[in-house]
Amino acid sequence: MTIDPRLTASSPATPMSENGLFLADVWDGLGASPKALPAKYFYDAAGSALFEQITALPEYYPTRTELGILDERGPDIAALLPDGAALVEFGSGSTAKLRRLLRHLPGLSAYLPVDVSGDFLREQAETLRGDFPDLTVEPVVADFTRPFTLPEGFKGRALAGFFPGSTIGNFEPGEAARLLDVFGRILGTGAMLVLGVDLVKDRAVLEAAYDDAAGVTAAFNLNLITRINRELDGEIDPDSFAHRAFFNEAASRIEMHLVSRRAQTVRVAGRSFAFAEGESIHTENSYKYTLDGFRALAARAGWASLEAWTDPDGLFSLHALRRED
Ligand code: SAH
Ligand code: AVI
Repeated sequence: MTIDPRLTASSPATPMSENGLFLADVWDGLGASPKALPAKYFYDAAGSALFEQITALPEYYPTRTELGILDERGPDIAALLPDGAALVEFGSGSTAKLRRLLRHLPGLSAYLPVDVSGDFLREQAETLRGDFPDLTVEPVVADFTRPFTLPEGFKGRALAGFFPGSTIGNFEPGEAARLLDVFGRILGTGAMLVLGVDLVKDRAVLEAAYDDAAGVTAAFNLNLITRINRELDGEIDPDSFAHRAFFNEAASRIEMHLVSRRAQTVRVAGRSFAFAEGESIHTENSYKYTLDGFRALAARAGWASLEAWTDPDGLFSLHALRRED
């Protein structure tokens, strides 16, 4: 089944290789003012492994909190999913959250994890097949912000969506609404989507979650430079950049940056980019929502809110949405 979402505006007319796209985005991003890079490039195999370490950090409350909500609300989610549906998970990572849901979903006909981190995805899918031999697992290596294809045989099947982790928060609100609309086109009218959304809270709690004492989030951020050096013939000294994360309250988002420790010129695949001391590359946004703020965004993208569950401390939310149009 070929998906033809509308997120193609920035796609080149001639298809480029994945590395060609990476290079074009890095050249564009380092040439821009202010400098910025798309957060999806964090996730090579090393980046995915570092993200898994982040999920276990004491400061990083989202993962354990969402797992708690999934444990509690598993039966409610199961009641909303049509029997025999195939579940498409966007940005599946370690599939840990799907594993927690599975015991509530005996009627699930197939699981299609979609992720841009190809080697990590294939490994996770293989392990999942071993652990759940009766479940059909069809991994899809794709960037879900660009047109991609679901495996043959899923056309006309009842599909449901799963998008945990608050990965939706890594997109600007306008992009997030466009992405939700694309997911709606993929899943079809009447489909259910269960997604995790991090909530606005105290600055200190938020900032600690993105600047942990053990330095794992710093390593995750700096791995982007290591990846550029390895895959794009980059000559950037990772030690010349520092990790910075702060809550931008006006925009309701955590921002992550790589800040140049000195004035310097770096090179990537033959092109030079000058940095002033203290100049940063904006590497990630992580938007934090209120329940009503997220419901309104989903409604703009054609999704009606069926349920919104939170943990007792109101740290994180899980939304059940239905595609309307
Ligand atoms: N869902 C997991 C992982 C969240 S980390 C959890 O809740 O813990 C974000 C995941 O989304 C990573 O595995 C990353 O590789 C994937 N990802 C990020 N941007 C993506 C994109 N544009 N297309 C596909 N996958 C993407
Ligand atoms: C995947 N995403 C939702 C994470 C987040 O919290 O924004 C990525 C992350 N960045 C730093 N720590 C975790």
